[in-house]
Amino acid sequence: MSETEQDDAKRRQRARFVDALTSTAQQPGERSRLGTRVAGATAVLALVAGGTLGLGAWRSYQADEEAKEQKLAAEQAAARKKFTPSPSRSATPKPTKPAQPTRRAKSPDPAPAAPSASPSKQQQTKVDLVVNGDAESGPGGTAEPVESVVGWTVRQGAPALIGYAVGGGYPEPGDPGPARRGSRFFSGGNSPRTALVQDLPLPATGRTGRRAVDAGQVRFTATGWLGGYATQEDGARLSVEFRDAGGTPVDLAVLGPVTAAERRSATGLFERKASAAVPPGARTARLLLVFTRSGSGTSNDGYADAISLTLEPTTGDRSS
Ligand SMILES: [Ca+2]
Repeated sequence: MSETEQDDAKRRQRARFVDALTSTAQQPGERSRLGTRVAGATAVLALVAGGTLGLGAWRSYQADEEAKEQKLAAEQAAARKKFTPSPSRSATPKPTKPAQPTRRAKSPDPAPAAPSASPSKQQQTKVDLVVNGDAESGPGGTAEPVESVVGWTVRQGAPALIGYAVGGGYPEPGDPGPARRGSRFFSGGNSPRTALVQDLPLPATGRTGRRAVDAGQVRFTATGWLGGYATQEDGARLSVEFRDAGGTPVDLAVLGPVTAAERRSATGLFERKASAAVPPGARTARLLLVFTRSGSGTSNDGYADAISLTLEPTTGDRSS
């Protein structure tokens, strides 16, 4: 097949998907249900990020998130008026949820209402450094490329932050991907090569701070959900490069790309993970997220979502 033929074939396939979608999916509730999940995921992310990020970027990110949450809440309220959802699913937002599992009931202490959801001890000590690793912030939502991405520098090409509800052959909520995927994922847009960069300072102090790093007592875990489209080899790759105070690379971890064979030709995203000790001397981490179009066509169908870089102290001692 020639380049344009292959491209046309892809687009035709997408068009069929879209036709099928638009003819069947006229349900007004679809959006709000997604919204509920997005709001939940956003709240959790905001909790995690709010507790860990001291970056200036966080303020605008947070403002963004708050505005989004308010909008979602309004949309949900409007949607609830419009149609009555099935009792099992979206009819129960937060107020009715406290029906906790039996473990809570057995607990002897009356627990003076903790201010936040209580994650495990391990989660509390984990620090996720990535800003907007979930593609949920800033412009996007369609297959159209965007000029800027919150938290990231567009180094090459133009990414699209595509909504899982867009359809047309792109990954959808039911396709392989992160359990808490929010509403959008990164893609390579229409460029043959699209690259996003994020430079992160490592914490100066604390249990994952410089002293601990230099003693070899901090472990990093880089995670990315990476994928592509059907049998095509368009792909996404995440690299994490640790640098010392002088900017010299001291270690590198690379995730992906996830090949069509590894995806078993399924359209979707699959988890890739790397974990090791943060190299002594490391002061910053550079994330590079690259989407590569293989061969022909217009659409760069490298996909990514749920990008994270967490640090954990490897000593059991909490007092340092
Ligand atoms: Ca997402």
